[in-house]
Amino acid sequence: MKNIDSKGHVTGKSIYLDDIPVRQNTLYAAVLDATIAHGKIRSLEVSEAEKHPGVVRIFTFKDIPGENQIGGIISDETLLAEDEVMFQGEPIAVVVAESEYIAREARRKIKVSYEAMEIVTDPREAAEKGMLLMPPRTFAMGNPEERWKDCRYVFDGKVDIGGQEHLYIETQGSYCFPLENGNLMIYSSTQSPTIVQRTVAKVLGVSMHSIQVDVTRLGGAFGGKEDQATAWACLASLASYHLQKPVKLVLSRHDDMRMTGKRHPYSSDFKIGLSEDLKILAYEVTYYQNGGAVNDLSPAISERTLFHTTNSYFIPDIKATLFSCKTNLPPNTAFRGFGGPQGMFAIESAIAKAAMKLGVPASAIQEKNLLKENDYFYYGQKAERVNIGKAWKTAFREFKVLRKQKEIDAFNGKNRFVKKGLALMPLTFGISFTNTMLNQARALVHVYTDGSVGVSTGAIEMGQGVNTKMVQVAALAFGIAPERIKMESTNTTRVANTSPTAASTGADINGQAVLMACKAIVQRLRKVAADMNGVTFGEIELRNEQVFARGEVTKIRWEQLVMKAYLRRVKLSETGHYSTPVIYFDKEKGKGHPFAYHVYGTAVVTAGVDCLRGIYEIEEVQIIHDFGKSINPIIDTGQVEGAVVQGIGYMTMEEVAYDNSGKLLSDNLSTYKVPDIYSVPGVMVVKPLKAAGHKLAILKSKAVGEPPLMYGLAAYFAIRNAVRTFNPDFDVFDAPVTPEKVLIGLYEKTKNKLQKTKNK
Ligand code: LUZ
Ligand code: MOS
Repeated sequence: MKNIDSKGHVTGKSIYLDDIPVRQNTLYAAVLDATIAHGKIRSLEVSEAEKHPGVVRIFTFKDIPGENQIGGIISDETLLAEDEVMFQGEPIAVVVAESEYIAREARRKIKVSYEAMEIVTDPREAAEKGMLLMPPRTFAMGNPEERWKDCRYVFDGKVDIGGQEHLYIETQGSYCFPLENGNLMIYSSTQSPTIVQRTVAKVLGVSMHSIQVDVTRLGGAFGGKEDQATAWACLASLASYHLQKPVKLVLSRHDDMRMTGKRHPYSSDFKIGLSEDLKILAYEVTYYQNGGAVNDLSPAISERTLFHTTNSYFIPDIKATLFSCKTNLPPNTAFRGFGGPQGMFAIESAIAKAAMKLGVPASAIQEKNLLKENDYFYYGQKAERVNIGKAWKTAFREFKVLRKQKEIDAFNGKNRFVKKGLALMPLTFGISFTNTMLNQARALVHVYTDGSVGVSTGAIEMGQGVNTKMVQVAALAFGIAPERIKMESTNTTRVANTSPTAASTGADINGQAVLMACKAIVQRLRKVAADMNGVTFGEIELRNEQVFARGEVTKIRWEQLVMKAYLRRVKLSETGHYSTPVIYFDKEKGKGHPFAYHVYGTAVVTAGVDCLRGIYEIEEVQIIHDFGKSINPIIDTGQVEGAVVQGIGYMTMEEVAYDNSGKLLSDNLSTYKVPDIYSVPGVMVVKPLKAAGHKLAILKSKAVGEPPLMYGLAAYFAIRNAVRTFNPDFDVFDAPVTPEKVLIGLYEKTKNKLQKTKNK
């Protein structure tokens, strides 16, 4: 089935937040943000701006009737700065005016004077100074300290990996208007309508039932709207609440890039120990996560880094410690992969380093250590239905990796100034929110008397196709055509207490809730049909829009059955509530069974490097991916392709750069480069692994949103391998590997000079 949104998208008819027709008297807001990264606010002078024609009012923290406190996990973030700012881009005031243009013009007339304070942007420096967002966390199994002596080889090193700008096509925004009796209606471009509802209620000092949040769809999010959509909804609501008028706040691209947090950069130290026959016996890693000024989702992201520290490998003795460092940068936040890529980049770098020192291909070490059935993940979960070995072997065979490597070696032997490189990335990613509590979802299903169906869930459609999958689930459950089913907007009044649509769980948990609701209605309809046909309940089936009795088609069509049920006063609406079974996690011990299941796969990536100019191309990307039993191969393949390109961008050209004053340098699309159609590899193959699926995946179709992003890591190592055939001294782990770094790397002779401090 095609994505139900595809027609609307290509004809431009799909409604996004900024397309919602505005109501009469709508006002527009712009946010004034801090221009220094750390300091006391000495004075805030708004009178000039207030006099600007068309300005209605300017709001500061003093206008907040409830708490000036937001933050999804730990309430350490002010909505509007009070007496201190902690990052450039921090909201200080909101200008409300008759037009967006006027609001932005007037914003410039606000005068803020600051008393500058010390700025720290580097996570290691922050850690040295004891500036941590939370106490350090350690996960361990066995004891590497006692293992090093048993290792034939021990290597250590340093790994840097940068941030990533979400660059959702639709920027952050919210549209809010008052309803009667002090209630508010909020449209928000958010992955987390309930977080918006809860936080607005807290900021305004009202009950959650006064706040209705509605989301039709997002123009992309990638994690950037899991927590960071909330502030804009709160600010629009604050103005709407006071003025009793509709208020719209949509960030310009420039404002969005400057004010919002990104993927967390990490700087890490590793130590890896191997046996003579390349078994990894011990691994120790210390992560310095650049958290930004406040917590945001950093505690959860830290946890996922720790969970993915060993990627696809079994290592008997292991210890991972994470320092979440407080810096004067915008709070870094969720981004597809959620700390996973940073953890995996460290172990893959450690393996690459060992391979280099031992003169073996990295793939030899990777293969030797792949997780096997009944191994334990180091966080205590037993590995079951492990598909990593199978994915790896299939990739080797299908993509003729050995031959490819030989061809590359021959090519490199013949060509002096063009070099090629190959790398593999085995992937193992856990599915479920690491915070067990969040693994719950609800749905509301109505069957109307004409046989049409309306489905509401807590899932947010953000381009990933979750609504299409919900339609498929309902159509299957009822045995009717998908055309009969309409996906309603996600609305906190219809489906309450939603978890964020995140952690790749959207289709799984909301789909199960839909399935449960549909099944309950089907049971009632079957009773009616049994009665109509004079057979027993067990002898009735609904499929092909018909009633079947004892395996034979009857004359009763779906819509006739529905009408009959209605006439008999049978309930045709139902809710579903799903909470993922089995999972639990003991945060103190760092042990448990946190994931419903894992997604596996292997990518083979080749790169070509121009050794005179430092430019490169990712030539081939070939992937064996474990979809389970995909219910929608078009959507799922699209998710893999999109994710891997986003991952390649992260590892190669996307460089988030701040200067030492905490100013974002890569603040627009001329300085922040993302992959375009020309940088998509010429060969892009995504093949499904033949696999059984998992019973906790919706209809055995495994979650697909985040895992494939990490295939992009292979691009880094493919380029590294190409550069190393030209300059064997190239020995740094510093992503993204931009053309600039490649050029330096090609000609740099002194080891480790490359490790830059700029990209924090
Ligand atoms: N969000 C979250 C996530 O709150 N918890 C998670 O474990 C997670 N994982 C991936 C992406 N978003
Ligand atoms: Mo996400 S990084 O699943 O919001």
